[in-house]
Formats: sequence, C-alpha cells, structure tokens
Amino acid sequence: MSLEAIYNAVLDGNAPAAKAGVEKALAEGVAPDVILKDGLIAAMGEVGRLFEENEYFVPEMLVSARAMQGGLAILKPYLADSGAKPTGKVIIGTVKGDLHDIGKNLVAMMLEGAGWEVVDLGTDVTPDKFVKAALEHKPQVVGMSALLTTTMPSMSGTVKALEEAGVRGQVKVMIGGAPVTDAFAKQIGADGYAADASSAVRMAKSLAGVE
Ligand code: B1M
Repeated sequence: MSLEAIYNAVLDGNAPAAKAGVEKALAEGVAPDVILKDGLIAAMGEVGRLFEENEYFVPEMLVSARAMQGGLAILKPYLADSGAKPTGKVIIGTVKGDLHDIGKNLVAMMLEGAGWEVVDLGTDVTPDKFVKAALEHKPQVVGMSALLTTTMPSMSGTVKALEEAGVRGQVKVMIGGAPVTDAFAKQIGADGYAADASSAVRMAKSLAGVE
C-alpha cells in the first residue's frame, strides 16, 4: 500500500523512497490531500511522538523532515492548483528563534494555489523584519507560524511592533502552528488563527474580505 510506504519512508528519513512513494500513490489515483494527511503529516506526527519518548533525537527529526519535504515537492503542483485569480498579498514567516518551516511552507503553498501573492520571509523572522516587509510589500495579511512554545511570545512582539510602526491598522494578522490556539490569538490581539493549511486559506480570505 503506497500510503504506508510514504509513512515509513518519512519515519526512516528516506527522501528518495518518500518521493517515489508519493509518485506511485499519485499514479494509483490516491487523492493529493489524502497523501498529505494520511502519509506525510501522519508520519511527522509519529516522528514527534518518538522524539518525546526519546526514541528519536534531533538528527532523526531532521532526516525525517527532509524526507517529508522531498515528498511535498512532488505533491506541490497538485496541491497548489494554479489558475486562480490573484486574491491578495500575504507576507508569511516563522517567528524569531524558530526554525520549523514545513507547516509554514505548506500554508504558503496552499495560499499560492488559491491565488495569493505570497512573500515568504523564511524562518527566524524578527518583529522588525515583519514590520519592514509589511511597509515594503503592503500585504492585506501578515502570517506568522510558531512550533515552539518558547517562540510564541515573538508573535505578540510582532503584533506590538506593527502597532508601534503604525501599520497595524492596514494589515490583518493571522497566526498558526502546533502549539498556537484561537485563545492565544485573541490574547495577543491577532485577527485570526488557523489550525491547518486549508483553514489558513479560508481564514486569510475572510480576514481580507475576499471571496
Ligand atoms: Co522540532 N519540535 N525542534 N524540529 N519538531 C517539535 C515542534 C516538538 C513538538 C517535538 C516534540 O517534542 N514532540 C518540540 C516542541 C516542544 C514545545 O515547544 N512544546 C520540538 C523541539 C523541542 C525542537 C528543538 C528544540 C529540539 C532540540 O534542538 N532539542 C529544535 C528547535 C530548533 C528551533 O526551531 N530553534 C527542533 C528542531 C527540529 C528540526 C530542525 C530537527 C525539525 C524541523 C525541520 C524543518 O521544519 N525544516 C523538527 C521537526 C521536524 C519537528 C516535528 C517532529 C514535526 C514538525 C512538522 O514539520 N510537522 C515536531 C513534532 C510535531 O509537530 N508533532 C517538532 C508537520 C507540519 C505539516 O505541521 O508544522 O504543525 P505543522 O503545521 C501545520 C499547522 O500547525 C498549521 O498548518 C500546518 C499544515 O497543516 N500551521 C499554520 C503552521 N503554521 C501556520 C501558520 C498559519 C496557519 C496555520 O498562519 C500564518
């Protein structure tokens, strides 16, 4: 079964096998969102569990992440279904101190597929860099991702920095990432929270007031 092969390839950190598994599953007609959710994302969840149990360490997480990214690269054209009219502009980044970018990349990919112009600031993005990019690109939405509880406060710092720079009124702030919640978004004065990439697209549209 190709989904199981993809899952195992990510767990083993075997990027060539993950890519081959995704290609095979697509050829067999498995839906791209099923490959993503039940193959790639499910495997990363298990990697996280094994890390918590001290069965995996950072090097194993890293090779698994590379295998996942290899599989995602094959899947990208199918997920980011182009042809949609430009919807708006979003700047997105993983906050200061945080290097996790798989979820952020997935959100960026799905936004692009929905017709958004995406300015990806990468990882370890300081509040100041978000502000500079907001002033330069004039997006409707500023998106922030955090995967570590220790880096979540930087989201609040960025909201404050946007306020201090006088741009908070011109942009909507959307946040997400595994430890982030709707309650946290409200607490720091963000405009919206999304639990996954599909809801991030819906949330961005709703925040920017576009259909
Ligand atoms: Co790290 N890591 N990691 N890690 N890592 C976690 C997050 C952790 C939960 C593992 C664990 O303990 N179970 C834990 C955090 C604990 C905590 O803070 N509570 C952890 C830790 C501790 C660490 C280090 C500190 C380990 C160390 O060095 N001792 C270190 C920190 C480095 C740093 O950032 N400064 C570290 C390093 C790494 C690697 C570099 C090895 C690698 C990242 C590689 C990369 O991203 N290029 C890595 C990985 C792979 C993980 C896990 C296993 C997987 C993350 C992932 O890619 N998930 C993770 C465990 C886990 O999450 N179960 C873990 C798949 C991805 C599709 O999901 O990112 O949640 P996710 O994105 C989702 C949603 O959250 C949402 O949509 C996405 C798609 O559905 N979303 C948004 C995300 N951003 C959004 C933005 C939005 C909207 C929605 O709007 C803008």
